Amino acid sequence: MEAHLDAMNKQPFAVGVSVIVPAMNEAENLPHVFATLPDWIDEVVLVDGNSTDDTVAVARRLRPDLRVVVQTRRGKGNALIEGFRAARGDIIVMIDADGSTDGREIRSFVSALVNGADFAKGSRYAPGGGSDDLSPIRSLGNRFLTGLTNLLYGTRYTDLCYGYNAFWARHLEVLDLDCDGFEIETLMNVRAAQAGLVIREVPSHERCRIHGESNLHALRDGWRVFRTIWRERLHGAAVPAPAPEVVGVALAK
Ligand SMILES: Nc1nc2c(ncn2[C@@H]2O[C@H](COP(=O)(O)OP(=O)(O)OP(=O)(O)O)[C@@H](O)[C@H]2O)c(=O)[nH]1
Ligand SMILES: [Mg+2]
Repeated sequence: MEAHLDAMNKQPFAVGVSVIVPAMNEAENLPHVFATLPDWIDEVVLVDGNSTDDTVAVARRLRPDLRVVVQTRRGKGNALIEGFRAARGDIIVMIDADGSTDGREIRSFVSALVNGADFAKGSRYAPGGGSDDLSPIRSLGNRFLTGLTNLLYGTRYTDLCYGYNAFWARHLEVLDLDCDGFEIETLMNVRAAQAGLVIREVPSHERCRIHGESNLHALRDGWRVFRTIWRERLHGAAVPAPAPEVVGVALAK
């Protein structure tokens, strides 16, 4: 599997790819994360969450071509929004800085997009995906929130709250992202559905954070996700008919 993924990384695409990495005190993890990034990506944008360790210095040392963005508010959502705004590529890929998302999977996401998807949504539950990290409470919460979203939006998502996704930068306008916290992925997923974008799930294997502690609090952030799902359904754009659906799974070849 490892050799297979390495081989896949040599295959370039004729589109510009920006990788956005939100990072708050991830200096110890960045060497592992950056080592997995394929050499054909066009830029890496690190969004620093006012880290108190040497996250930015380590990141710059690892990648002299790195672009660093400072977020304007607090939270992962705000970090990603600022990173998306700064991105120059045709395609935007978002990955975590804690070692849980493997940069070698970027090929599968970009492949889904160049093959017709508007939005490539990572899933730990799609065939070929998985997680070393999901606690029972997070897993239960995620399944409930995923089911609720599917019910209210007519989607067929298998994994709502997952931070590994990619999309064409041209869709930023229609996504119109405006939130601060961990509900960002949910907001993207429901807005993509409401906009009628072609959404393809990409199987992804989540690993455990390597060093440091989680910034996510299951109850607080689960509640924010829940509120986002309802608020968008009540006040957001009408769901287009026929309801958008996940068109399939882009299995890594
Ligand atoms: N810039 C910035 N990055 C953040 C912020 N909160 C979280 N992150 C980053 O977002 C990514 C995901 O956050 P995590 O704390 O790992 O959350 P999680 O993946 O749910 O929790 P784990 O189980 O520990 O992996 C990591 O790269 C964090 O460094 C923030 O407020 N600002
Ligand atoms: Mg994490």
